[in-house]
Amino acid sequence: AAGGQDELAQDFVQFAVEAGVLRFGEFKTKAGRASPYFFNAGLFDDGAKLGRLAQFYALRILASRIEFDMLFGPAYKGIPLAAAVAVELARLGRNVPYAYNRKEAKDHGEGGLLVGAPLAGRVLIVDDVMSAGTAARESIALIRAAGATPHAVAIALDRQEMATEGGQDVPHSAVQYVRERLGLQVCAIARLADLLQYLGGQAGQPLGEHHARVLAYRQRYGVD
Ligand code: OMP
Repeated sequence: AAGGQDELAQDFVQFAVEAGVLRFGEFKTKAGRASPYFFNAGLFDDGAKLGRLAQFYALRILASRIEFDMLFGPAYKGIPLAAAVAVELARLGRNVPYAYNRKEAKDHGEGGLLVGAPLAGRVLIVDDVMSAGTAARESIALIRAAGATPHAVAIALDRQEMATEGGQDVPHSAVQYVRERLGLQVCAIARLADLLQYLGGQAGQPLGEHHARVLAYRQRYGVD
């Protein structure tokens, strides 16, 4: 993109802010950090917003040229995401199977922990946000146990901040860990860098309050 501007990412950040999914204020992350922003994918809560979200994922996935044979949506938040992305990919001419897991095994009926298409081939995990990477690790183990290959992860937002191990900050993000140590490809619709660019607006303007606070957060917890 010209001038380092990623248009899809900028459009997405604007959409998420306008939908109230990406908010500014004081939030506590899963890792216990006081964050000046929070992205709550559960607030894409009507058909139009979910459909638009799925378009962003599908366009990012196709543009990334990641290869995959099927989609997997980790319970709970990944389930509607994978389903909506599967619909959108099919609409764009790329019909692939999809599956998701239950958090609790059923002891009657179809049973088992997996629902949907059998896990096989190169699996693309569709999830919302990766922070510490806990959820990604669980999906990877589950896909391997089923005899398939965890190949890639698509997320909406890469917070680009230090992961934690045993409560300690480590000098890499969960996305970097999944990419470099676990060998999966990762694509994100937008990253913290895109959010900062969005908040920055036109050069020469004074630093807005949200911009200043998100910059300070990056200073403290961000990774390159
Ligand atoms: P990990 O599973 O540790 O990577 O954390 C991902 C989870 O962090 C998400 O599924 C959310 O529960 C939460 N989260 C957000 O959804 N949005 C944010 O902006 C920040 C977090 C977070 O707590 O870090």
